[in-house]
Amino acid sequence: MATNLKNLSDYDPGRIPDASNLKFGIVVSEWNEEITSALLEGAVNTLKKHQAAPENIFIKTVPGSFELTFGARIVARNYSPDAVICLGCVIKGETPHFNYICQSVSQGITELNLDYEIPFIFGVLTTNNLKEARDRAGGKYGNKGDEAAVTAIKMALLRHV
Ligand code: DLZ
Repeated sequence: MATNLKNLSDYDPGRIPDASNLKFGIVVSEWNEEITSALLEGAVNTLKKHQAAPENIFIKTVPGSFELTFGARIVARNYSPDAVICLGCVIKGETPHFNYICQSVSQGITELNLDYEIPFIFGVLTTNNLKEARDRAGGKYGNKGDEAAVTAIKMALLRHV
């Protein structure tokens, strides 16, 4: 998870398997678009860096992180991907809304993982403020989109062991 002890883009590319035979769905939230577009760019670039074909990456947007679960389910059903990456950014406000959205999306993605035979990756930033989000969306702690893509490749291939 996002921590200031780890750069989210820091990994050994030589240890990531080839993704050329895999299909990926990506669902991305429009809320906090500055951040989520950076996460999306990181995820797509990382998938391509590991040989995923552009035509095998299916991207859909949803209004907010609360809708990621439903969007991910539709993408899984319509495109038969090997993994679905869910990208969002929830920033703490003055009301408990933050807690409800975080709880819902984490629980929803967990349930998708249990209900489907493919992995759904939790690429959602949950931060106290915009600066913490920027730090993790291409800033000083890397890009959680990169991390989510690497996780998606590893988990997609786990299905075939
Ligand atoms: C309503 C809301 C708020 C307050 N904050 C965020 C946020 O920080 N990040 C995010 O992705 N979405 C937020 N939303 C929108 C909800 O996720 C959802 O789209 C609406 O409640 C409609 O269901």
